[in-house]
Amino acid sequence: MKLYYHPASPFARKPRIAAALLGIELETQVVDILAGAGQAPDYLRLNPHGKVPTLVDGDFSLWESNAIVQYLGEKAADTSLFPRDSRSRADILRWQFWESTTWAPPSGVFIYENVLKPLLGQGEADGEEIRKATEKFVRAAKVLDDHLAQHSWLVGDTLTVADTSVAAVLMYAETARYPLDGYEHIHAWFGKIRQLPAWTATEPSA
Ligand SMILES: N[C@@H](CCC(=O)N[C@@H](CS)C(=O)NCC(=O)O)C(=O)O
Repeated sequence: MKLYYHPASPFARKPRIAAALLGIELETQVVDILAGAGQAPDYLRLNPHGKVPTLVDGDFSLWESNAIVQYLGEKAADTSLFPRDSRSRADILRWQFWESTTWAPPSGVFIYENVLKPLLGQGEADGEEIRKATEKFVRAAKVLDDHLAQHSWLVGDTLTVADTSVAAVLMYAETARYPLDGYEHIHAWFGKIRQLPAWTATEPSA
């Protein structure tokens, strides 16, 4: 299986962390999205959005990071990271959908306004965009923090791919200045994820 990714992409990091944890070896290829390589006709045939990640397994091309994580989970022998019972499976899906719809979007605003804009010379962060993203982000962070106040991990009592999917976008928590002060349970949980060899091996600088 081959994963097309960019080392700085939190979405592409999700399947990379999952593969490392699940013991799945992936062939990888960097798509330089910042240089427009996502729009190359050959790549658009694999992923019509021109985004990363994309997984190719034989004649099957799969985009959407959490769908790729699910596919890798199905392939793996390890059932603790991707339990097979229907409640755990639905619970993992719940957190992955929540990540895509509720957690990543405001995080993406902080990444764009506070990291990408300065990097690309696109001017100052837009205060109104930051204000709207902060409102959404703190509502979501409270839900996550309240859950982690009662549970060590998102699903069941061990690490699963739900944790790594939700944590991926936190790779920019400091540099993009997410409003995370006071969410002590998120900090404690993320502290454990950051220590995983699968996390450190997938750092952009690794
Ligand atoms: N919902 C998609 C989002 C993928 C996405 O937005 N990837 C970004 C990098 S983090 C990208 O490739 N952007 C390039 C572009 O928009 O041209 C997923 O989870 O896979």
